[in-house]
Amino acid sequence: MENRDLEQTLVLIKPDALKNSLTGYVLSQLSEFHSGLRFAAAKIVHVNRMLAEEHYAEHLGKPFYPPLLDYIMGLEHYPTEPQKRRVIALVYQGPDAVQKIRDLVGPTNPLVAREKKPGCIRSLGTLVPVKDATGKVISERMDNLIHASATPPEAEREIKLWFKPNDVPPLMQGYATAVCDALYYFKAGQLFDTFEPGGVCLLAPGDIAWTSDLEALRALRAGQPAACTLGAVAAKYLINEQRGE
Ligand code: 3AN
Repeated sequence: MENRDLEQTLVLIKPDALKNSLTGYVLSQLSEFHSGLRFAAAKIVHVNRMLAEEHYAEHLGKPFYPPLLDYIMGLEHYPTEPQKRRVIALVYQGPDAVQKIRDLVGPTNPLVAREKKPGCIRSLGTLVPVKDATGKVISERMDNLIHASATPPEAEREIKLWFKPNDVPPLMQGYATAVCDALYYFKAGQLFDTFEPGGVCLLAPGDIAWTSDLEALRALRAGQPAACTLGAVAAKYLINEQRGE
């Protein structure tokens, strides 16, 4: 992002915030009055496993990774009510958007948040012990209500993971876009150039896409190394889809 006035950041209002009716509180804490930032995009997302894995890819292999995926997918807070498993995904835009939102959100760990920054959003979060089959505590889950991008490059990766260009008003699109010139279908983790029953059309000729996604798709189709995984490109096109996974 060249122009810092147009800096963007991703915010996720997570299932614990929805369950505790804290959505309005979070939105008012992040409002233009408090943050100086504006909405650039918003959607209600039933998070599937592919999106969860891509979002938290950096934590793969850590003991808290499996419960972290269950948490963002809503399985922890709505084990028997799949229809309630939602996250509210938002993009905010404005000068120093990433740091301003991180400051309002506070430290990752809710106990640290309460001690170091009373009143920040995550100070209302909680820690939950994670137990194995025998009941032994093996890790802990941080139910901290909200995700906010940590750096501008992370914000770019995350916004492009959750949003298509035209989820964002044209004059607020922060990253390069291009017109697609080929057909790309997705099914069960694989790319196809023709329709497969149960597959989803990610992009067709004439569609606008993130330029980086088109570069990745072309590389993957040619069997060359790509800058991101197929899942990172496909996930946004499968949001709230029941096919393709
Ligand atoms: P942040 O959300 O503040 O950017 P990250 O990216 O380090 O923090 O972690 C992503 C999420 O993973 C956190 N929001 C939290 O739910 C979980 N997490 C991070 N570190 C731990 C940990 N040591 N133990 C349990 N959960 C963690």
